[in-house]
Amino acid sequence: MDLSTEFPRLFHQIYGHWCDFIVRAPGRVNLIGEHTDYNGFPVLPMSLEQAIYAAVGVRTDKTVQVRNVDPLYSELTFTLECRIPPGNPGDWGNYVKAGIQGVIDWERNPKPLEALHGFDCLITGTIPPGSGLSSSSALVVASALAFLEANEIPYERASLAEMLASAEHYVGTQGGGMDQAICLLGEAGQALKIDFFPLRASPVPLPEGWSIVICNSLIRAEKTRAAMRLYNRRPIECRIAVAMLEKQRFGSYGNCARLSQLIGPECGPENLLEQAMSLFHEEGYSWTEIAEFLKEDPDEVEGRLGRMRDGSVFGETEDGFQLRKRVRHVLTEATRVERSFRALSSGDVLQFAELMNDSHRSCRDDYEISCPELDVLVQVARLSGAKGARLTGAGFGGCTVNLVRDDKIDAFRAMIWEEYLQRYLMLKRPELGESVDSGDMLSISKPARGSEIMKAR
Ligand code: NG1
Repeated sequence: MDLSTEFPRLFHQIYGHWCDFIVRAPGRVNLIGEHTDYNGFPVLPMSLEQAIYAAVGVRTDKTVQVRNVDPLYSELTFTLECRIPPGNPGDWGNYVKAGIQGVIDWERNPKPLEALHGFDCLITGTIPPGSGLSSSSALVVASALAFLEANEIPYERASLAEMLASAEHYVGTQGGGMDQAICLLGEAGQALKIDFFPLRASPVPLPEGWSIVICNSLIRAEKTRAAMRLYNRRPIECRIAVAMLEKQRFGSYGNCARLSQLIGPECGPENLLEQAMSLFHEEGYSWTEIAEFLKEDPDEVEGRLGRMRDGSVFGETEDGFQLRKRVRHVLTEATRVERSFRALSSGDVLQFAELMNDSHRSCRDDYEISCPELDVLVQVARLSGAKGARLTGAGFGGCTVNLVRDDKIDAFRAMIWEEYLQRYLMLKRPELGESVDSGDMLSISKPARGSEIMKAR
């Protein structure tokens, strides 16, 4: 869709007036550092050329109307109020509401509810949904920026990103701050190492002569109710691990919310890993065993450590909480991010590629967020010329990220098409591969700049 003519015209056709501005919010690919953000450790993503666009026309009342160019997404109308009620879990409108609710609750927003205006909005985009490229956080950022701009509220990007990371919990996930941060702070031509609490971004160049190639497994990784449970289990396992490590070290727990807070001058990442490996056994933990260790009542412990944003408690898992493996992934992944930053800064491509490969193994075996299709895609990619290949994003489907030499890309593309799509996926899940073209399977993007407000006409 042409953004300067066709998109505003469609907005006019739907709403009967012209839009005032267009918001662009990019997707992202995470190069390394998976599930480290909510543990307080760094990530290393880059923002993509693929983005979400929101055409926005300011209203004088408190109504927000949102339509999507894609008719698969239902129409959304709601009123600005203190507590905007969410729709069903997985409903796309919840991401729009999350951004707006975040601004309403934000201590840096100087305007009371009575002074705020709603807006009419039309959404389109080029980020494939459910592919681990963060289309959902781009939507949260786009709706927050639309609302801020419509109400002329000033903001500073880093604190907005920090606020939106917790605002997104409105949709039911317990994620970290990577996606909102890269979407707002992304820099053209550079990846960013992002540290959290407080948020800091350090740009790093990508190697000359190499491309970041994104391959789509075509397995949708959407945050439906079941997928949300799979995702949320990980932050809860980390929360339990923090409590037990803290209890063992200090005799009580409750002062640390994240693994990174257990690191300090007395205890480096290696010491913490050592402590965790001697404390946690291989088998899964039940709430009863966790409570016995913490010397507390199981219901109380479950209420405290397993409580979700909506007030419900997480409950037991079939195989028990996997504390040993999860901590091992997070701590080794955090080290891999730091080493990747150094490797990229000094142009050591092969070292970076090796760290990507190690990261995939750790995501697969210790964090258990891969799936057979992602594993096959990674394997095929390595045999097809990628020096580094790994799953990217939350996992359970979605995309892989690959480091491929520029002169090997055509052969790489052909091999992925033949070996992954034709010889593997079409035999296993033919319905997924039927109307796919090579552009759906594979994309190459240079690091793009972060979100912006563009003039409508
Ligand atoms: P995606 O891939 O967008 O679902 C999620 C989290 C990130 C991070 C990654 C895993 C949200 C909004 N995003 O990303 O914070 O934890 O998983 O590295 O929850």
